[in-house]
Amino acid sequence: MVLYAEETIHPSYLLFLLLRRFEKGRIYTFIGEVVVSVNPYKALNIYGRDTIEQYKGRELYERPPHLFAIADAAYKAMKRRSKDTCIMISGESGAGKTEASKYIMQYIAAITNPSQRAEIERVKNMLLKSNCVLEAFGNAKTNRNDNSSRFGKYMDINFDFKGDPIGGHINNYLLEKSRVIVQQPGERSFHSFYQSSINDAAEFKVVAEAMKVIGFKPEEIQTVYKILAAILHLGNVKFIVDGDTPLIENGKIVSVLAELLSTKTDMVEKALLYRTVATGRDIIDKQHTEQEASYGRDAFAKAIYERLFCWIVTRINDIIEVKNYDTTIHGKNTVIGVLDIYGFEIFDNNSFEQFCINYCNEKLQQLFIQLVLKQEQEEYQREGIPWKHIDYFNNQIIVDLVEQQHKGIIAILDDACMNVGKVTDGMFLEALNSKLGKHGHFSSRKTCASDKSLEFDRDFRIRHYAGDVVYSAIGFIDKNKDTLFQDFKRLMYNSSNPVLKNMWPEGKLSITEVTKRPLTAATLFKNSMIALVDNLASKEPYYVRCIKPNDKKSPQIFDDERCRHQVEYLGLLENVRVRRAGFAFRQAYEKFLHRYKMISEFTWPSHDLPSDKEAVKKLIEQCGFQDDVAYGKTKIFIRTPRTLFTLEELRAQMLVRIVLFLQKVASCFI
Ligand code: AD9
Ligand code: MG
Repeated sequence: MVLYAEETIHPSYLLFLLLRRFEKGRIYTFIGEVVVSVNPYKALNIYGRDTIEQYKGRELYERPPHLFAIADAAYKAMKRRSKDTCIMISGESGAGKTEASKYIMQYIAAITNPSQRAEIERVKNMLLKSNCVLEAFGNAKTNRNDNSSRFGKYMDINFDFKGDPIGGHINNYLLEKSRVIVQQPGERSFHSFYQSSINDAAEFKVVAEAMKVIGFKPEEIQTVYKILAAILHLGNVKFIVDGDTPLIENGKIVSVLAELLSTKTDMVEKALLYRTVATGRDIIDKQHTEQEASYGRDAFAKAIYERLFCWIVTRINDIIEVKNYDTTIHGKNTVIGVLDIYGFEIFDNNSFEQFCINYCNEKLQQLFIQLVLKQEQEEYQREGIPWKHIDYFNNQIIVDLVEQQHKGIIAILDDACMNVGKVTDGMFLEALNSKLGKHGHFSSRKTCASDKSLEFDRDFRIRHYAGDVVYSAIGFIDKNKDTLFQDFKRLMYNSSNPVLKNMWPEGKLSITEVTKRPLTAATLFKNSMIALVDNLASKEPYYVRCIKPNDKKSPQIFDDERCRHQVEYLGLLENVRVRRAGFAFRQAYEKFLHRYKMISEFTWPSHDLPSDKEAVKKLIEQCGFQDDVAYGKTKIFIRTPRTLFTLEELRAQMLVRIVLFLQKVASCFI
């Protein structure tokens, strides 16, 4: 289904269309070149070999809307025009982003390497298998999604000049490591912690096999499982207070930990109970309070898991990176990027992680606006096509609220974290109030006493493009500072297990050498988001917008209100309006003639008109399409895909006639 009807679009009409299509199992719809996908919550027989064949090499609108159509379009642009492209998949938690990214990768794997070269097969297999390992360590069951990605992922697939995949690279973003310590009721920690228990045993085998195939060495796989076990044991470490001195309640655990981490029992105990501090020239061991010891233990557990995850990504990258490709011999190596990142989240309790995740979605929405809504309208202006501007909500104001230097929430949070002395979350909120109290997208109890949604003193609210979210400031300071006592880093660096030791290079530094204050978690995240957006903006974008039809994971329910909300905040209506008032297809006159000149005797085999533009006009008028096109300065714009299809048909007919004619001519000379 392509939305290009002539009457004005109303949200209810778009919803009605999506509902009807959802009921018939037609979960994909095109808005221009954007694919809208509604999660079917049931297995559909639409991803098999025969479907792949139907989309392979076809033009975007030739076949019914499908992920494969967009994957093919991105692939063709990459192959034909040597363009780096990217497919951005967005939508809220559970909307189907990760599934979509997997189908896209499967499609690309299926249509490439027709000559079955063994090396290419190996690369494809690894790219597909890496998904399974990353999901085991980076996904978890949440109340929104049984297989929720708790990290952001951007994967580049590199192609050689023939268009076959030769390698890839994965960037991962902010893993929700706090999940190792606490989960909301009904949720679980990362899958990896359960894949040795009975119910997840089958998956354990799959992941272990995948790690082997990708090329993890046996001692590396062993270490991975030792680390997981160590984290579980750390969770059982309890401190008791004897007078002022905290002790470890169950000493036996410490020796188990030491064994798993290939270090010494007394060193583990010391790292859990003391921290080394430099005071002037002296270096002393300062004993933790019970609270500090518990904080240290949890920070340690989270940090080991995060290190493990990043190490897994790095290992996968080592293995899948492009090797032995000489651009001077083989030409440019091009890229298709696939972005599958956490969707917008509104939970009952929203904390620092949701703040980062939602900021990420603001950044991506801004990019969508830039590329799809703004750029489209600017192109019409540039080409001198009469155009009535279409309004849309520009969320730049919210992006600024979060990331602006010196004034944004992240800057204010960092300032609070830099202060010497005890800074509380309450003080951070005070700073927000005084600096942002008048901002239209920020409020708190202090600035908006009448707002009943702000239940607690420490709550503040951001009016996001996708809806209002109330965050609790509690924990922001700790999570942003992300302090891990140096002692743990040194403990790990001194492990006799080389795999483990390699994960902690900075443990090499002694206490007097550690001087630099590390960047805060929010600033690191902000920097990675800015780099991500720059990278995406440099590529030709393709979009998949995923919609979650209900909160019950049911294939039967299409919850009108929930869907309406998503349609609104995904900017789909503006998208339809821009597309509809605009043109589905555009091409430079010269290229257009190159493809369609055989249709008209005025242009075949060449023309003597004053310009290519005039020649195109003549051709279009002869076909009777003049009401469906507009002529820009350098390009022709065609409003409806139907016109394009007809042109394609006419071209195909003419080509057959030309071939027959040439054969006839040739036969006269035999
Ligand atoms: V999150 O932001 O990582 O929490 P996603 O990635 O958007 O979220 P995911 O792709 O994991 O959601 O989809 C959630 C579930 O919906 C899957 O586990 C499937 O059970 C179901 N799903 C999603 N897409 C499809 C599909 N095309 N066909 C069948 C699907 N089921
Ligand atoms: Mg996901």
